[in-house]
Amino acid sequence: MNASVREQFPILDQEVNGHPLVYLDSAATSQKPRAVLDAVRRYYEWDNSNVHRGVHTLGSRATDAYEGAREKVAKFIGAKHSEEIIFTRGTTTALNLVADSYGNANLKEGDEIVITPIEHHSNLIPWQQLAKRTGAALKYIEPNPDGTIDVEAAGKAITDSTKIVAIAYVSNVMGVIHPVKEIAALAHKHGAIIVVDGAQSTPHMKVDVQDLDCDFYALSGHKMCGPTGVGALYGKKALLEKMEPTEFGGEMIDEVGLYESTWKDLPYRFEGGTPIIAGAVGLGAAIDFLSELGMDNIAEHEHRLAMYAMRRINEIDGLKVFGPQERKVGIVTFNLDDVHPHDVATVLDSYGVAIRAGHHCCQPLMRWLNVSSTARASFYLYNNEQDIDRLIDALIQTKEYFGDAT
Ligand code: 7TS
Repeated sequence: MNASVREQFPILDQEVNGHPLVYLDSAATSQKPRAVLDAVRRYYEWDNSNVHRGVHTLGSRATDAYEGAREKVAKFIGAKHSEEIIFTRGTTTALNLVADSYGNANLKEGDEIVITPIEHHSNLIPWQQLAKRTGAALKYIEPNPDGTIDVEAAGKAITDSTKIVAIAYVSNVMGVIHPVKEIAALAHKHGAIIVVDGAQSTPHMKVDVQDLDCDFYALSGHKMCGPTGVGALYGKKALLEKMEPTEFGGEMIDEVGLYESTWKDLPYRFEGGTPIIAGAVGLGAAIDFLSELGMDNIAEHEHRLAMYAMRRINEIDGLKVFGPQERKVGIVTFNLDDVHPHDVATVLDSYGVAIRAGHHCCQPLMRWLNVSSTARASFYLYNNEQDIDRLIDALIQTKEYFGDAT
């Protein structure tokens, strides 16, 4: 990535606490390039209208923009049909939709749902709730000591009673890439479906849902240069066609009677109410932006940054990095001696370096790591080696500050 990529993100051109901003919190949300900001603005300035109803010109333009965005999402993740893409508020909503619709209809007592203790709460609680509602059992794949997940370990957890396997493609704490394609094959061998949480994979690497052969795949627009409030659920057509909606109202109906109603075809039956039109337009522009840069180039850039960051971080005494050194996207999670991660993040912020501290919505993982919280630096296409040097300098200052204070 050259410097001109970074220049397309106006927010990065500012000082924070007297220092040029170094934004290392993209796993929480990414920044937005001018192309996305302009697309949303242009939509509201020229095309804004409700979709799928009016016959007027603006209505048609808005509908074309919205449906065009759906096609872009489908192509970006390798879906066969654009009606396999349902716009949602984000990954959380997408995963809840699967648990509530597919899960309620297909699970019963004696069935099993298999997940990992590494999951973000969004890919854990919907399954916990589904297990409670249906009497199904929730089972966990045991991770390796370094936080990676092996197909062999998955093989121990997945049985003929397994109905759903749900796993993140990439962990949001350790940045580990999980062997989802192999786990999907295993799930299918046992007659289960696989749901993939793609919140941290879609922004950072090439994704092909047909090659993975996953049944459902969830993503969030705001982590991939798009606006907040928009994401998508991919589902195999044959599965979606059999599923009941979970939200009812306008836009999703075919015929409404006083006591009975029928639903529209895919994907509209899952998009009750006025949809996330401007959000989808912004997500479409984000996909254009990412596609132009090339997902393989983005992945390579981030991998290089992550390796550089690991090397530099390992130079600091007393700094413990969690997770493996390889098979990673640009996420590095660590703790510094006995300093609380919130204190680390606060001192770093005083140097203009934005990182995240806390449990990262992964409390079971924190328990598994035997910590209450961690500090996390996450990189994206606009970061460079100088950002990492600034992080390292600020960490050295933090260490000296707390070392002197104790
Ligand atoms: N799954 C993973 C793996 C995530 O990283 C996140 C958000 C979600 C699901 C939920 O996505 P949402 O867009 O619906 O909120 N992760 C983080 C994070 O790591 N820090 O802040 C949000």
